[in-house]
Amino acid sequence: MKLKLYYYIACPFCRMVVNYLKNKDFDVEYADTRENRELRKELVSIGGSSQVPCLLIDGVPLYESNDIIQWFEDNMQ
Ligand SMILES: N[C@@H](CCC(=O)N[C@@H](CS)C(=O)NCC(=O)O)C(=O)O
Repeated sequence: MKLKLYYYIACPFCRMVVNYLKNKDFDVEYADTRENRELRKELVSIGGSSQVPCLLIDGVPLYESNDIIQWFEDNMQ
């Protein structure tokens, strides 16, 4: 399964997800949409919105920090 997290660290909702992932050994690619404007464009073209955090699960976008953490709890334990 391919996981990619669009985020930027100034975003408190993103920090919540990043902190949650800190001590987990999940294979997640991090995509900073502030550092790299191409990644922001990519997120908008895939998900329809630049809102972060957004977790791409095998190409399918999941927005909302609480839903992202819940998805990890349900699928990665
Ligand atoms: N309810 C959302 C809120 C996410 C949110 O407000 N993210 C802000 C950054 S803190 C955002 O993406 N703003 C639009 C943008 O930066 O393009 C969540 O919990 O994930």
